[in-house]
Amino acid sequence: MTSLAWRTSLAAAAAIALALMLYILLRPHAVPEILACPLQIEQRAMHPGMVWIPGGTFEMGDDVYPEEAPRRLVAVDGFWMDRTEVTNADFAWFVRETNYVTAAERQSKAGSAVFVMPSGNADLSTAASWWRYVEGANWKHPGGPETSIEGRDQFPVVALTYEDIAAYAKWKGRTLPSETQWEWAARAGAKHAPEHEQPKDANTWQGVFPLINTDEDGFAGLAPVGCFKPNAFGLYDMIGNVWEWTTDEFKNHAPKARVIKGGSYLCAPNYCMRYRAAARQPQEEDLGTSHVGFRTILIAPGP
Ligand SMILES: [Ca+2]
Ligand SMILES: [Ca+2]
Repeated sequence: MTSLAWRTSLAAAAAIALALMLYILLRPHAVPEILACPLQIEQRAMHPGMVWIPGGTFEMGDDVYPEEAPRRLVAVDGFWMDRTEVTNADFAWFVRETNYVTAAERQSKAGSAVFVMPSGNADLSTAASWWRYVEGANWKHPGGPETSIEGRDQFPVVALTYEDIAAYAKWKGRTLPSETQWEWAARAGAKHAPEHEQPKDANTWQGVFPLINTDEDGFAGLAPVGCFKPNAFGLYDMIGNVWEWTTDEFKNHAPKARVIKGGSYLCAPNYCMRYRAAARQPQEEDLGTSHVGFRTILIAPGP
């Protein structure tokens, strides 16, 4: 090989090495997705995973949306409540032990409602532009058959009907919270409705719903449970992440619906200021969706 040929191949090798080095240094760093947040469960507690919610009297309701009114004074007895939303791991344990089959898994064409971010030219006057009924969407495949909860043990379980969550609560020897119990627990001792601003310590939607999600809180979609600061009672994610079922029927609603509380990761100031304890919404009993979860309570003596 001539010296010119040597020099040419050396230069080529150096160019390739330089390009490789630049690629390694400058390639965009993928931000790893957060799959779990550190949560210390006190195993010696009277009811592990639950906190005691003391009884009290508070002014329930608010006036941001008509369905929250009127403000009225109510009294609540103490009870135990799950510190977090029920997770995929919790629900998987129940299914393993009981072989329970959820409503969305019972028929071949069954499914759940799934949030899908619309394109810019979608009709934004109707929620049908961002909700799809997806066949095969269920708690194990919350976004549809091609999605999975693998590695997502600590995410809140979704796509369940009221019947499904009642079965889980019964198996645990517990019940579900009433709206009053839930709102009192979310207030965490505040006698009146606190400020109406979008909370900083909760998984909600920053940006213009449903088109722009700036995910300043670190999560564009669902978050694992317990990633945000707990409230004064020690409860995580009462506000935001997933809405939570309560036992109260949402009156004058067809088909039959229950009250859900707390708002979800889809609540934004321009569309749904329901990231508040007093906020409420109807949820059809027999429809699972990708933004509604739950937690249980236990009526038992306090600590
Ligand atoms: Ca968020
Ligand atoms: Ca929640």
